[in-house]
Amino acid sequence: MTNKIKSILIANRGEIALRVIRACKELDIKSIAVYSDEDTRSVHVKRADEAYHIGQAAASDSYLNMTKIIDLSNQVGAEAIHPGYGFLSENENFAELCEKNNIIFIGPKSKAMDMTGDKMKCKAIMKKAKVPTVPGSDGVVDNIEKAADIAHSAGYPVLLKSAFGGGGRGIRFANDEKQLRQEFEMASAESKAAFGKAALFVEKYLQKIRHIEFQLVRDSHGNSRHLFERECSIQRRHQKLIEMSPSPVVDEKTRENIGKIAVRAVEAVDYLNAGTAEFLRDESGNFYFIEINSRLQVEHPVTELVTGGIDLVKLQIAIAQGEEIPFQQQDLKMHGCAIECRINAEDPFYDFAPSVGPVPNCNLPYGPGIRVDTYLYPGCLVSGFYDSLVAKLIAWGTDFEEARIRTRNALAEFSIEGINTTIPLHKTIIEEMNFIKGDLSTDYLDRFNLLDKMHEKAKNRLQKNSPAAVAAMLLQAEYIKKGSSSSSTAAASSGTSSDNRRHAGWNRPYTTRRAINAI
Ligand code: MV4
Repeated sequence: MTNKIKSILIANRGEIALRVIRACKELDIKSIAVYSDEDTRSVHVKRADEAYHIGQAAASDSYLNMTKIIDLSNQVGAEAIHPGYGFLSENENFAELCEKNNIIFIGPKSKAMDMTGDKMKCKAIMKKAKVPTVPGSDGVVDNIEKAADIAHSAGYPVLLKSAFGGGGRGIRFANDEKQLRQEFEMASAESKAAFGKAALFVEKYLQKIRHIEFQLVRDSHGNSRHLFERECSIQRRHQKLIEMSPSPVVDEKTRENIGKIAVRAVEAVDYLNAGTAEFLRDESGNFYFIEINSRLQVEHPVTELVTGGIDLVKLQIAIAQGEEIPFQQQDLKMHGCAIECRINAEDPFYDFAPSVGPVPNCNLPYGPGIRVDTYLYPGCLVSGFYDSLVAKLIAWGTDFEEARIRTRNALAEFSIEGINTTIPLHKTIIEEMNFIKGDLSTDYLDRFNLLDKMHEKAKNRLQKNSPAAVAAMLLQAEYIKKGSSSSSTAAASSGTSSDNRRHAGWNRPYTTRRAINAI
């Protein structure tokens, strides 16, 4: 039944490529890296057993180039492909191409990916499987009268969501029927223009929610296990900043209950390999399923640390080669607490403008309970072509407080020269009263004015040793406020004013950058 995989092509870059290479080395599997023009000096190229150039810097020419990657896999005899996260990881066409070419795609089957990729289809399947979903329409709502009926029975306020949306795109809010009628018309027109058809559904709007997800694994023998939850409520514009396990609001009984529901969710779509069931939790403690992420996630190390060292990548490979999951549900025990900070090459003092270029030097933290997953090394290049994640700091402690203090101290040890990162924001959050209390929600940053708190902290620190840097920073902060006040959040990332801000961000004077990085 099982036929050990001897070679894996890693269709990814950065820290996740390194993560997969390490698992391959432990399992004595040949690792095959791919790289673009921009990544010739990247460390995943050096560490893999073999590395092949696949195209120009733009992802569409390289890491997203399906035919190129499949052809190369055939040429070099790669038995399997690990897609990492992002890029082709949730592309059912790519999974299908692998299947057709007799290459093992380390992930679910294309059929399951097709079901998890379509929000409405997935929601309907979950409802049938008695997995709780957000109250609202059963499927696509094609006329306003039907939408008004459903909104009335679900109760206002409601959201209009597009079946084609993702990452918060295509979501509209309605407080009452009048607003619903307006929004419905606009959303239909927009959807028709973009996709040729309107596919809208209505949901009750849940207030002050937490994003809590369950890690799942399922093997080809039909065994399913959940590996507990991760709390991912601290986000900015649908990008997670901090994840932790356990969630401060999930007790043993809730974990068992929702864990069972999450297992039911993956079984309903005949899921294979590692995946995540995402839930929204309202203030009364109700959980609502929203979607399945059919990939290994950025925040998987948090789960690896609290399960006492289950290696999720090795488990993925074992499942892909037909093995059974080597543990029972009752063998798993929550072990301590883990917190992950995503360190992005973005300037938190400058509207999170991308900050790219060479990193002349860096110093990574280590010590008891500290894990850093990163592609950084002194002299490396942080490219503007790809995702801005440059490092993940994951701290483990016997309890939340120990993990938090270890995170705080490790953030203080971290130094990355040449670019700006989200480290100053993490330093602010990790000492913030509501974070410590566990009062988290998806609007945590706004609700507790974390950006203002970060500015305040920076000002106090800088005033002592670098007044010129303070002046420059305050001026820039004013400029950002003026520039973004006239545009909505959705429009803030496009257009001329934002381009100017980004450009200015790249050209931040070195002395200012150095002072700010020292905060
Ligand atoms: C919601 C919601 C409130 N009520 N649905 C945003 C992206 C998509 N994955 C689901 N999203 C939301 N759906 C209902 N009925 C609030 C959000 C939401 C959100 C969800 C998860 C994590 C962060 C979020 C930030 C803002 C809004």
